[in-house]
Amino acid sequence: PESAQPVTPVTFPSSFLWGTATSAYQIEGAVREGGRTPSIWDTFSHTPGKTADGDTGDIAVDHYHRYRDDVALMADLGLNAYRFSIAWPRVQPTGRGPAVQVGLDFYRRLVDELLSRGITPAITLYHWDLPQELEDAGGWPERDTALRFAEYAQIVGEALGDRVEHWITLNEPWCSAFLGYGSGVHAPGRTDPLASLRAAHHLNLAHGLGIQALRSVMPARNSIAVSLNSSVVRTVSQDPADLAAAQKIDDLANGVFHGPMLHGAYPATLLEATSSITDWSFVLDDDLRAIHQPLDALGLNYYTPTLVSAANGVVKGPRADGHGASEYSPWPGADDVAFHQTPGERTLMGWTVDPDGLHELIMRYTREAPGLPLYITENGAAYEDKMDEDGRVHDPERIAYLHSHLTAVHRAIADGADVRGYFLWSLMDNFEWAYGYAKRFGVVHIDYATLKRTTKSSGHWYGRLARTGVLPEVPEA
Ligand code: PNW
Repeated sequence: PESAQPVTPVTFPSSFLWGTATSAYQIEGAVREGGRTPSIWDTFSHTPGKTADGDTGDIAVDHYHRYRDDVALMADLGLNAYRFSIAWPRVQPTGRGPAVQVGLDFYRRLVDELLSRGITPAITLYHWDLPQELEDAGGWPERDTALRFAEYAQIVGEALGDRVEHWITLNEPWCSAFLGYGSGVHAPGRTDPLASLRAAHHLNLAHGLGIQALRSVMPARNSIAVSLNSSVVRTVSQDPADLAAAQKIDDLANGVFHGPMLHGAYPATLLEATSSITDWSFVLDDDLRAIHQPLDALGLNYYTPTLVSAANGVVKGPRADGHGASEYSPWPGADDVAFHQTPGERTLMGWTVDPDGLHELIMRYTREAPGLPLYITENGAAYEDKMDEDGRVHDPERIAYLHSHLTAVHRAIADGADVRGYFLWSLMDNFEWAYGYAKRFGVVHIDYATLKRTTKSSGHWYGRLARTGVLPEVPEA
């Protein structure tokens, strides 16, 4: 339009990391190759009724065989970073003992391919694929699993610490603990509030012991972080009962992890709210010191905020909290909290599009962890993407989502936040856990009949941003 006003371009720092994120079980396939044994997600997805359409990660998008093509795709787009996870059962099939070289070699080849293309790798050690044998021995509710994780971390650190600078211990331990052992919508599908709290603690311990193990074998220049799903919790009113409900959910979503990790203690309000379930005697004397390790950065995953109020009475059955339909709550001790749908436009997951929540989240951690560099380690959206007759995939809704959220990131940087990078979830469509392949988060489309990759218009848009550091306009739909 001729009347367009010149606007100041939204420009990001030149050192900014522009990446995408994936996880092993969601993309690799090849679940029986190289000595890999089942993880809890293999078992869970092969259990009838646990995933949409009975989808499994058996083949996923066959990244294990196509990793070279996938790295080439990223390079063609001009991305300079990539966050991926290591499948523990490829490295230690039973969760214990010596490493399988074939497993480590796959990741070494992937890393070398990335480096040769000028793409900075960021490794997540645990993105939910616990070796089934460790679950059979009790899983995350048991202390031993944390010790096993530290051993695994040391093996991977030793193998790749010379060429990978960015490390993330755990991805969204909230999902592992509370969806895995509380509501049961994620593997291993257990529904026991006490087990979920024990799992949360042993995930914290795994994080702390894992950091110590990594530091003992890696060059000091490497950066170690954790990716938390750090909910933005809002209330329907400022009523004291609603504020108390929000405090409870904030403790159970955030404080249960960042309390011990960042401040060396569980929030007193959390211990009180869960006192009818446990006295937390599984927290041993030195645990909090072990968990409270210095971090080099913090990873924030953000999709949508959480809106709560006090319930007048006990809430039973599935809650409208966007965490999947289960009769069992992922919020131990919070049966008196009601969840509400945030108003506004929603993605295919039913998650409200709320970019202000991302700004709020970044500013919160800027205050709460002063001086700690932040990375957005996941952000993105699922939409109903369709391929045109001419073989192109046009996804203007995803571009609008990315544009608004990156504007929020930029605003946070302008407000003093030290955000160093952004990893879009996800590089390609993939296995969306209990939702199977029906929910597409990729900026690259997958044709599941042929596994052919086609970059969506959002991928081209994001690549332009990565190459220029300037936020492109949202194209006319
Ligand atoms: C994250 N919830 O998962 C994961 O880190 C990714 O592996 C996943 O594909 C992505 O977000 C999109 O869902 C979540 O119920 C799973 O609130 C469930 C929830 C949040 C994040």
